[in-house]
Amino acid sequence: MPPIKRTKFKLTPEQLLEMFYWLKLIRAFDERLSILVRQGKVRSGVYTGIGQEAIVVGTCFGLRRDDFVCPLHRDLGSFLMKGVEPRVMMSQMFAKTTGLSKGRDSALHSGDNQLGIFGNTSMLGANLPVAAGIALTFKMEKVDHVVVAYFGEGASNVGDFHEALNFAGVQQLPIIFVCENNQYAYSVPIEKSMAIDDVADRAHSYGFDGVAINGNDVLAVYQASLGAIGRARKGDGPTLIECKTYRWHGHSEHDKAFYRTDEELAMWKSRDPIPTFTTYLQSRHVLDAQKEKDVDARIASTIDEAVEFAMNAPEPDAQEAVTDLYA
Ligand SMILES: Cc1ncc(C[n+]2csc(CCOP(=O)(O)OP(=O)(O)O)c2C)c(N)n1
Repeated sequence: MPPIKRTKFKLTPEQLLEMFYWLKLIRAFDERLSILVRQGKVRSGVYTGIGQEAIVVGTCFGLRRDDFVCPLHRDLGSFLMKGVEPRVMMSQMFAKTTGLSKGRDSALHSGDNQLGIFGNTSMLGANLPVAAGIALTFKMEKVDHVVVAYFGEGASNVGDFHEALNFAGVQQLPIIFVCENNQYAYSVPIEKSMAIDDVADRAHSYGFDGVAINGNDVLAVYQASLGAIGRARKGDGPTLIECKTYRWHGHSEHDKAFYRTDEELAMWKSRDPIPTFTTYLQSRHVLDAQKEKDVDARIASTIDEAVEFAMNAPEPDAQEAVTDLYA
């Protein structure tokens, strides 16, 4: 199989600033959620993606509304980038009626078909055959929409992952498998669950390309995604993009992550995707101190408004617990 060619791209200063905005908004959203959990105000399981934001931003930036994402527990940012308003997303975390699932689920199992977001279940890897099914629908309908399906390196050891990749390869489906390799599956380090270094290599067994990239470099993720999305739209089949990254918090907010060292965390924090991109934008004269202050102020007021809205929103009525459910 010839290696995939490097994709050329050019982003305008406005687009680069938009990427910067998304990185910071998603970080701020997760950071506020973490505080709300500690304050006892949000009681659902919260799985932050702090440190991993470049993956969601780089993969979603080139998507259209009619494309689908299949997010996992750590991909709250993809909901926002696909068009869910921050106040609706915050309501979801508070399990209020104004959230996506109207208070019937407290975390990230909800979706929105109109915005192209498929609600995931708790079974890891189980979103991948479903994502392949959505991609099969697009192929059968002869439309050029694509699916972006997220999973952790832990989930890549589950049978569903292999079935989905095999089916996608055989059918040449318009799907991009995005592995968020954050080095741990709960407390299990990657070397205790896989005998190979790169999840990306698994794609080759199923007849398509897999690439391992720096998942903390938003432009690298965007570049790899743009190429994969373009090939998928043209009917050239799937791609697996493995994004090497690290989650700064524990598996969820109740996990103190004693299984890793302070030095390891500090090393990865030095690779924080946000300052790296900030420095890049400053060196290209796209960002100055005033613009950065404006972005920060906009984000702070968006998050404050979302929390205020969610906290004041009505609680669900117990009678509504089974409406909208299939029996
Ligand atoms: C099939 C299955 N096995 C086990 C679990 C329990 N579990 C929930 S999250 C998690 C770790 C997931 O690790 P990974 O797939 O790498 O994603 P990450 O949380 O690191 O983003 C486990 C084992 C589950 N939800 N589903």
